[in-house]
Amino acid sequence: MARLVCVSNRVADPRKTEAGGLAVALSGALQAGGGLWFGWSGKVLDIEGPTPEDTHVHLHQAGNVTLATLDLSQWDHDAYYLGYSNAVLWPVFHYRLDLADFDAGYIEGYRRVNQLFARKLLPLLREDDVIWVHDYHLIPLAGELRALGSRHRIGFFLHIPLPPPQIFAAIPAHEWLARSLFAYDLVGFQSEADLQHFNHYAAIEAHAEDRDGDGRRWRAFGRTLRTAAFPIGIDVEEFDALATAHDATEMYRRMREEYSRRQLLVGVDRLDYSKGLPHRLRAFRELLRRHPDNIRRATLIQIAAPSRESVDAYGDILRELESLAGSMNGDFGELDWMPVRYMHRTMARRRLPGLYRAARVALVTPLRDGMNLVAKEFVAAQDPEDPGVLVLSRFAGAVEQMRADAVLVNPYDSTAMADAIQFALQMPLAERRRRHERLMDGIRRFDVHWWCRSFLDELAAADAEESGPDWLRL
Ligand code: GDG
Repeated sequence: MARLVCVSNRVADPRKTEAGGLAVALSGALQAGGGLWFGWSGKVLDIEGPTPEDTHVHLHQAGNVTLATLDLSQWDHDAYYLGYSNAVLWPVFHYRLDLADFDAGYIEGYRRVNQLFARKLLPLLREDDVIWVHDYHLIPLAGELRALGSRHRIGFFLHIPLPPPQIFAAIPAHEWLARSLFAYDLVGFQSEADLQHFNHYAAIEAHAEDRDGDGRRWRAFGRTLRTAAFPIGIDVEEFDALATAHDATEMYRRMREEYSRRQLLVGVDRLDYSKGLPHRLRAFRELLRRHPDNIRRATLIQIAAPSRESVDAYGDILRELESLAGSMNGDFGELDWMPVRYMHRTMARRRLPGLYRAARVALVTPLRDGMNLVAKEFVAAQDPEDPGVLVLSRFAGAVEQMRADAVLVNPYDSTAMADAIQFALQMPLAERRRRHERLMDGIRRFDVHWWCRSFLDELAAADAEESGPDWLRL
């Protein structure tokens, strides 16, 4: 069996579930046959200018997985990570051209770090390795590896949305980014909507040839690229184990005790403008105005885990949230009841299932999201006999799988969202159970193992010869 090499911006010890997110997602696949995980160490070197060429790759063995990481200079970190990745690609891919900072010349740093990754990774590779690159930080990596002579099978998965061509084409280097994607053998997206956006771009802007007329194999720049949607799932067993362990059950017990006479609503997100947190609070305020039976009864616990605080746009959203939560509590709060409990803090992952399970309703209302795993975790944490209801934004990738059984909302419409929350709060038990059962079926079927397997099977099926040796034209 070929060895799997994963490359992502950050690397985590696959044996520690505390890491969550990508670590949980990839650990199964890496541990199954042993593998290599390559990325940035998270450390920033206190030196001037670019990361030195002779910078050391730290190797660390975690069971049968080798972790290979490198440190970045402050300059490279600022341009590649804070700059191009998080102040250009993140906002544009989330449809926020207004927040993108195109002028700062970050692209050089982005390209330089991708070249450095390629040069440092190549000597660690074996001939028959299969390489799986993750997310927007590393779009040019396959092109850089191929420029150094790599003939490996290389796949790419985009965890965030891909916007329509009209938005993508606003990036000054969009042609280069698109060409870079053609250096892969397979590019996977979270949703059919993202795949359609890529296909439109490939046809209209890149003048690629649709090989089979079904939008799954594209020929351009002397290469053939496969594309498909692989909606990411959660590790249901791992999550079950967390949910039944002491910390989660204790959390559940405490929450039920504290809120025994109230209806609890929950939101758990990284503090990010894509997650629609101010819109969510405004809709909750609207709920209290339009449906006053919730006054003194409903409490929204919103966890906003700190994230990328040195990017400007994040400071603005933090202030807006604090002021909204404060004014809502000031306007509606009573001595013995506050409508909003807002916490700008990370909550321990092992306690999260207890919080989810104690809530009658989850508000997962991003303005735009690749998938959104909180939606799936919330459903997986419920008591099937008395499950809570998922209120889900129509702009989360998860909606393609959960459309029929979540309560769908448009986060920009606070009145309609308030009514939808009220509908969720009042949903009879039989309907809650019916919806939960169907959602759970989907979550079990399309779990994280399905996601890994289907991506890697499709990558294995990509014919290396057919992809084309013409990588030098990139
Ligand atoms: C990107 C895409 C896509 C959140 N707060 C806390 C905490 N979390 C955990 C959740 C969940 C994860 O972080 C968040 O995952 P999401 O999917 O919601 O969002 P992103 O971080 O934006 O991830 C997204 C994902 O990649 C996977 O492909 O779904 O669309 O944007 O697991 O539980 N974990 C802990 N404390 C918190 O306070 N421990």
